[in-house]
Amino acid sequence: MAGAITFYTNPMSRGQIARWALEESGAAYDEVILDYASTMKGAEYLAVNPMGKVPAIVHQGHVVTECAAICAYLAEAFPAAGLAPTAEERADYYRWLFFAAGPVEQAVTNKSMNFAPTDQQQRMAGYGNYDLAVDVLEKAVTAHPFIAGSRFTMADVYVGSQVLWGVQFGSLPKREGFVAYAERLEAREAYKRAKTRDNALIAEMQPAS
Ligand SMILES: N[C@@H](CCC(=O)N[C@@H](CS)C(=O)NCC(=O)O)C(=O)O
Repeated sequence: MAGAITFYTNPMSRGQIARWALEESGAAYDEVILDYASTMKGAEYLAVNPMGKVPAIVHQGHVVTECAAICAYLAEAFPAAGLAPTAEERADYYRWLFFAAGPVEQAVTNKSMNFAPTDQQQRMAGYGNYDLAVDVLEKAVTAHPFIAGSRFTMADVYVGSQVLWGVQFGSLPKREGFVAYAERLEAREAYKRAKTRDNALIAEMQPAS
């Protein structure tokens, strides 16, 4: 079935977050696999995302980039999935979605690039310092079973991806709270479907031995 959404990705990228969100949303989508060195920087794709980065989705003529925005957009555009926040969940949903996309992302990236802000620079850096951002993230993911309360919402796709990725690749410490949250998320059928598809694509890309 032709998808309502065109999904631009590479399986070895943050596109895995967007695929999980797409699977959770129940939306039909067509995938376009881009190569880092060629098609991702070609004129055709730059017309979609001038950043030349993945993922991106196009839905009804509208482009959405930025994984966190893709998650929030899909939750609203496909309400039947029930993953947008209720009024009670809204504050935590947006607070932690933006916290993960801003401070956490910056803290983890800077650490992996061996950059640590000085005490003075920490006042300007939105995340303060790595340990502070990690401690606050841990409190957030252990306050309730899911980031916005007792049930899974689309914010868990984004916050959870940061945690799953961080724990797997060592950019976040393997604290009990992170590991338990990650395990709850890995049990999602949509997560498993998305992983299976990306892993199959990755396997296809490996040169035959
Ligand atoms: N802030 C963006 C980051 C996107 C991003 O950096 N994607 C990487 C892959 S994980 C990329 O496309 N890199 C290719 C390049 O910059 O040439 C998001 O959250 O979607």
